[in-house]
Amino acid sequence: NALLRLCLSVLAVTILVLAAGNATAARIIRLGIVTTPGSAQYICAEKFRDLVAERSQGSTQVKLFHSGSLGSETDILQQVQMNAVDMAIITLGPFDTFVPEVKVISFPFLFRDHEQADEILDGPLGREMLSKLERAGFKGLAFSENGFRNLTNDTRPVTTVDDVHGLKIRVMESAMHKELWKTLGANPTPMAWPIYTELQQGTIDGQENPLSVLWVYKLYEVQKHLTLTGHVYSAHIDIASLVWWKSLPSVDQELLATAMHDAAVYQRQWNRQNVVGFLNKLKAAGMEVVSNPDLSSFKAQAEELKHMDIFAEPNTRALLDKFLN
Ligand code: EAX
Repeated sequence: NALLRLCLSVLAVTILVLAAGNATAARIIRLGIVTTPGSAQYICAEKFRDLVAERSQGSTQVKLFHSGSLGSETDILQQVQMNAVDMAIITLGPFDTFVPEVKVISFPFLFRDHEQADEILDGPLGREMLSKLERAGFKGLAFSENGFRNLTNDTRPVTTVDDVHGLKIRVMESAMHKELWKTLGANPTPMAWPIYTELQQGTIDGQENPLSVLWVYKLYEVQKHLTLTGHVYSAHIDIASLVWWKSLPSVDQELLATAMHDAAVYQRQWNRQNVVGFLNKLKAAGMEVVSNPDLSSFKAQAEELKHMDIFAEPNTRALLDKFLN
């Protein structure tokens, strides 16, 4: 009858309007990084943003906050923890204040090469590490990378660990990185990124970072000497706020987790394909490169870290033993 038909068409229109409303009100995800466009973190963030837009057919949009607009990496971690920012891509260094076990991944000379880093971080040990983040309020999704870190300074060429003696080196805000450089004979100062001005003004003599960072941040302008130490594999951890993550429907979690994994794999490849190119650009820009330093002298000293207090906590110790074996 007419009344029923009227009711049905009102219902149909209502459903259409609601559906249209939903389609236009895209979910916005806020993702924070400390670095600038062109950086390793940005390459991953940008890929993630594009994959999410494509795979959600525009119903989810990722908005990138970068170049320090949310403060330091430590600040961003706090904001993710408090659910003021949804997601972030953070260099492993500043993480260990929040989750002590993760410093194991940054143990000096732990990974021989990129393939080994992938095998371990994409495998059960990596997953175990990501699950540790939940205690601190983070959902760990994937590992992307900054790359292997190398020492630069403006004082002298560094060929053996003895040459490090007394250099004022900026390190990330991480107790482990500070201990490492103390052990190697330097005078380390933890500072948040970026550090161009401090290098320029000579407050510090040197720093350590992957080649892409030296290029993107123009550190060749203020650092003469580069030594290919590759002492630490610098992973990024790609995270979400755990509270926010748990509030998402599982289909969305699945889409985001897969997109972040794919973005991380893409970004690692990008990083690796560009290593030689960055090295050549740094040389052309005037950096003097020690390509074959006496790494055994560095390794011998760095080994001491195993016996230090920073690895004494039982969970951290147990994980370190697993990673080293
Ligand atoms: O990605 O703080 C650091 O040294 C990091 O490597 C920096 O965020 C560049």
